[in-house]
Amino acid sequence: MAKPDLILLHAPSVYDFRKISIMYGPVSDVVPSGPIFEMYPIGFATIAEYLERHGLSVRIINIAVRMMKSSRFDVEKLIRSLNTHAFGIDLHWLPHAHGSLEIAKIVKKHHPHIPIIFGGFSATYFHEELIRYPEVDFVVKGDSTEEPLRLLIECIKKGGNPEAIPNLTWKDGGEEVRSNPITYVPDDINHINLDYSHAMRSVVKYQDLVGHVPFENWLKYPITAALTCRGCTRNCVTCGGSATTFRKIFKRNRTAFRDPELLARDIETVQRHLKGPIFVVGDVRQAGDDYAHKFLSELKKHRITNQVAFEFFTPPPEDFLASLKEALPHYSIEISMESHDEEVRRTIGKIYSNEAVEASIKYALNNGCERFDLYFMTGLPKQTTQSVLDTVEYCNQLYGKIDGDKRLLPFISPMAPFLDPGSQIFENPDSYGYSLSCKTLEEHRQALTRPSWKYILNYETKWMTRNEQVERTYQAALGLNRLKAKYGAVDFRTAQETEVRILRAQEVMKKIDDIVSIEDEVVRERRLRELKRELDKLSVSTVCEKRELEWPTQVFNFRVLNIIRTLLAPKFARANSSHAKNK
Ligand code: B12
Ligand code: SF4
Repeated sequence: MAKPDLILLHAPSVYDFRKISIMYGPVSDVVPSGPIFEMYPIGFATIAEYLERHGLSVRIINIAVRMMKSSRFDVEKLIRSLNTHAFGIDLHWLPHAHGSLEIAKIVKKHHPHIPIIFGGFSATYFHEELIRYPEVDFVVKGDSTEEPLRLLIECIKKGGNPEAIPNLTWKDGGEEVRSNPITYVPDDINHINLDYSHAMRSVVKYQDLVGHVPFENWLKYPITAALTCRGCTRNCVTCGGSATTFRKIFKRNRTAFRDPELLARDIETVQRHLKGPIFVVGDVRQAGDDYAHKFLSELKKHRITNQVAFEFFTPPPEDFLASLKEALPHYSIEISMESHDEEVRRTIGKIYSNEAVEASIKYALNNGCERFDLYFMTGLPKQTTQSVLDTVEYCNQLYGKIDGDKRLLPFISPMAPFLDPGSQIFENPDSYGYSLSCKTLEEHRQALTRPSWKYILNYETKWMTRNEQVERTYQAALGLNRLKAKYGAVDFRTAQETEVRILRAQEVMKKIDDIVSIEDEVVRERRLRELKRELDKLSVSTVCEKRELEWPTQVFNFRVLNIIRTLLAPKFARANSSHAKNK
């Protein structure tokens, strides 16, 4: 098999989660991955496509999924068998602080002379600390690393000096740390291509289907994403991807959008191969009404019949929802209200009324919207224990206002495991009423192996202790689960199973507290080990059943003939022609 120029590895959040006993809790219940966050960044796909388009070969291996799929999968054996010019490991989400560094150690042990490159949001934020780990050779910073990474791989292959590569932090001649500023910050994202055909070819080339899937259940529920932008126009104080964070940490002063024509074409490309839902990342109205309407009219032209799911940062008005209905036969919506309490929401930076949300919900449900998901969170500024419970009552009233329409699905989950690094609260915890228990990368890395999510959380607020947050999160989830059962949004049996899991999770959290207080380390570890199987079960689908998140989809999700056609088509024939203008 040909030696790839770059192998991208995605680590589990904690290595080795198959052995350590941890009650991860509901930290990943409202995203498609499990608690070890096996999903790799979208950037893996755009990096791979960009580098291949420029003559470099890239292999992606999702180590986390391979570990989940088989308890016998031997990570060291696989890593030992690999050969490449460079390894890339993502530290995009901070919850990978443990796993990514452990995987890097294993790579270094077996391939001491092959460079290891890190990248992603957290790698950028902590680049100075990260580069000091002996297993890290380079950090490519910023939100757009395709071009700097291409330059770096070329440089590694030629044995050159990386001094001129933008966004790069590296060790010069061994130990001296050098850091180039982040100057490669493209104004738009038309130069990249979220083209899943590269992944399809790669599966065949490296005969590794499992290593390519973005998350464990993807083959059953092949959801894909369409990326509207990099950056964000909004400024939520809890978010490590807000406009302020982008400006300060990633040196992005303006959100970079993708042309609406290209965005619609991305969706059409997905539809040609898959029938699964397509999630449009980033509110399409951020770039203005013209952009949004152009995008919708392009979608209409392409006759998109897959389910398209939209996230909106503010409740969309009636006329926009009407255009959505006109453009798409199948669409769903999600809004993260975070709290029913308008003051809590305002403090975060989300300024809209409950009335506006309710009007949007009503209008959307009356106009073909197949699902309306509402997300709430615990651990917010000014949010008290009572306020968390009031959210459940608010949802009850909301169902009342829409005649119990079961297409409305409310979810609640904790802001966990970490408050985002680089968020405004992380930078100024005191002024927002927060206290942080971890600040550095190393502190977060160590926190990740603590026995339960209560001990892993990196913050506490002056309105709610950790204990209260844990207890109230489960309690509110119990309330929402009962509501969804009452209105038929989840079936009775699923709701019953979820209820049993939540109640048991509460008991087990108390049990772990007892174990933590045991002084004898050997006994403590043994008692935790005894709980391992149950902890694993209780950390998946705790506050809701994972399937509840799934947008409506079709029975058979793959368009096999078209996939075969793509595999046989000359490489990049299509991408090259449509990208010519953007190169
Ligand atoms: C879309 C999104 C998601 C999608 C993920 C889609 C995906 N597979 O990437 C979903 C909804 C699933 C998601 C889930 C989570 N998310 Co999220 N997400 C976002 C969001 C809104 C946009 C991200 C984006 O635009 N990416 C596009 C670009 C910027 O990134 P990219 O193309 O993937 O990668 C580029 C660079 O980062 C870098 N890069 C990345 N990896 C690597 C590796 C190497 C080797 C190199 C060189 C470079 C490199 O190069 C890439 C190409 O240029 C941001 C908020 C924001 N405004 O940015 C939050 C954000 C990134 N998420 C965040 C969090 C916390 C999470 C969760 C942990 C939440 C949770 N507890 O469940 C999970 C983790 C899921 C998992 N891994 O299993 C935080 C991260 C903070 C931090 N530093 O840790 C953010 C900043 C804000 C937030 N709170 O939501 N998320
Ligand atoms: S949480 Fe707020 S700031 Fe962060 S990505 Fe969403 S809208 Fe933007």
